[in-house]
Order: sequence, then structure tokens, then C-alpha cells
Amino acid sequence: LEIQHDLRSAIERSELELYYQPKIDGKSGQITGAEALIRWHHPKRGLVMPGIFIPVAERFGLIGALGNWVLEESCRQLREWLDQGLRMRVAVNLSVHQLRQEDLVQRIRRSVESHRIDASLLTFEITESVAMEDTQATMKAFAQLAHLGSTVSIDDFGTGYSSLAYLRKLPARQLKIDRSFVMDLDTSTDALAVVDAVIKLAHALGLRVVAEGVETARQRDILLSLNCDELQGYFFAKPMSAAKLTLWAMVDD
Ligand code: G
Ligand code: G
Ligand code: NA
Ligand code: MN
Repeated sequence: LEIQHDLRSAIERSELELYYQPKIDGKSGQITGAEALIRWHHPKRGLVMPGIFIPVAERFGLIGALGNWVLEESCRQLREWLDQGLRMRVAVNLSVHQLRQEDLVQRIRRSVESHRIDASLLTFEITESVAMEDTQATMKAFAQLAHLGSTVSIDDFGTGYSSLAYLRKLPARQLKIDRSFVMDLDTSTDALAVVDAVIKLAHALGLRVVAEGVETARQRDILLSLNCDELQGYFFAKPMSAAKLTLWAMVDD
């Protein structure tokens, strides 16, 4: 497999790039931050999506290096935005591998300090299935990240099997409703009932709710009527380069 060999040198050759997808505040319609989503500009294949190369990175022991790069690049970009007068927040996806890294939080602290940013500008997204798979590592990492001042977010909620007792104990601040529920919102009363219940549950536990995969005005309107706190999806913006996001955020202001 050639791609595995190429991925090893992709980091050194700066072929990786972070795209950013805005999250929108439900009440004000203003941008609250952006999720960092990795892309690979392959010299021959062109733009390669993470769905292709993240599994390869996981299989060949490259996911650690990839995760470290994402973290460092997010902090570097946050500093650049601050220098431009833009107070952006960035959400970073963490893999199960990173969650189990002994030095994850030290590494984050080092990146944050070296770029002179505040850890509160970072959100860490961990999928529900990963969070429930290794509850001990999750609980420890979540507590440390929260202590650092970052926001912890449970991603793709609704696709895993959560214990409500455990969910209640997790020091998370945000819950992202999986886009499969959002997609069906305007056609399925079942999806509507599930999303309504999830938002109420999350609010009862003191969590802010983000809906991902919002593609239509009708989905947005339903989510707002259900008191969803933040919205993300193609209806507002697709993931874009940092340069494009800078313009987007300034126009939005
Ligand atoms: O647009 P999208 O194709 O970017 O992302 C596909 C999947 O890849 C999503 O599940 C997303 O969470 C994951 N992903 C994107 N960027 C990163 C990253 O930097 N780290 C990890 N671990 N996963 C990512
Ligand atoms: O698993 P995670 O939630 O991190 O994945 C984010 C993924 O969802 C990325 O691949 C991103 O490109 C994609 N995405 C973001 N907004 C939308 C949307 O409105 N519709 C669809 N179909 N995908 C979206
Ligand atoms: Na995510
Ligand atoms: Mn998600």
C-alpha cells in the first residue's frame, strides 16, 4: 500500500492542512468557533479526505504523530488569528489513541504555552463510542482537560451506547447530536422525538448542545424551536481553509 508510505512523509513535507467548519450560536447567529478537520494534499492523488487516511494512520502507528500535528497546528492558527484581532475558538477531534496517551495533557499544555494562547480557546471532541469504550481513560483525560480550562465535547452522540449514570459523571460541557438524527429531522417524527429528548437530557445535565450536519433552513428552524444551543453544517458553511474562515468570520461579524 503506497498511501501508508506517503503518509509517513506527509507531515514533514507539509502536505497536511486543517480545514475549519464554523459553529453558529442559535440565538445570535454569530460564529462561536470552528471545528478543525484534517485534509491531505497528496502530490498525485490531490485532496485526500480523513475518512481514507485516518484508518491507515491508525493501522500503521501514525495516528499519534498525526494527532500531535493537528494539536500543534490548531494552536499555531489560534495565535495567528489572535494576532489578526480575531478571537476564534477551535474544536479538535481526539482519537482513542490520543485519549490513552499518558502525556496527552502535558503535550496540550506545551502547545498552548508555546503559542501563548489560552486553553479555554480549545474544545476537544471525543466520540461517544470512544468515550464509552474505555471509561477509565476517558474519565481521567476529561477531568484533566477540564482542569486545563478547555471544553470537552461528546461527539456523534446517539450512535454509541451511553450509560446515563456515566454520562452524568463525565466532566463534559458540550454534546454534539449526530448528523444522522439531524438529517431525518424534517421527515421523521421519530427523529424529532429523539432530538427533543436528547436536548432536554443534555440541558438537565448542564451540557450545551450542538447539532451537526444541518443542511436545510427547516432543520435549523426545528432545532432552534427545540432550544438547540449551537448549529453546524453545510447550511451555514462547509469546512474551509483558515484563510477563507478568516474572511467568513469577519463578514459574519
Ligand atoms: O469532513 P470530514 O471528512 O472532515 O471528516 C471525516 C471524519 O474524520 C470525521 O469523523 C472527523 O471526526 C474525522 N477527523 C477529521 N479531522 C480529524 C482530526 O484531526 N483528528 C481525528 N482524530 N479525526 C479527524
Ligand atoms: O465525525 P465528525 O462529526 O467529526 O465529522 C465531521 C464530518 O461531517 C466531516 O466529514 C464534515 O465534512 C462532515 N459534515 C459537516 N457538515 C455536514 C453536513 O451538513 N452534511 C454532511 N453530510 N456532512 C457534514
Ligand atoms: Na468531530
Ligand atoms: Mn461528529
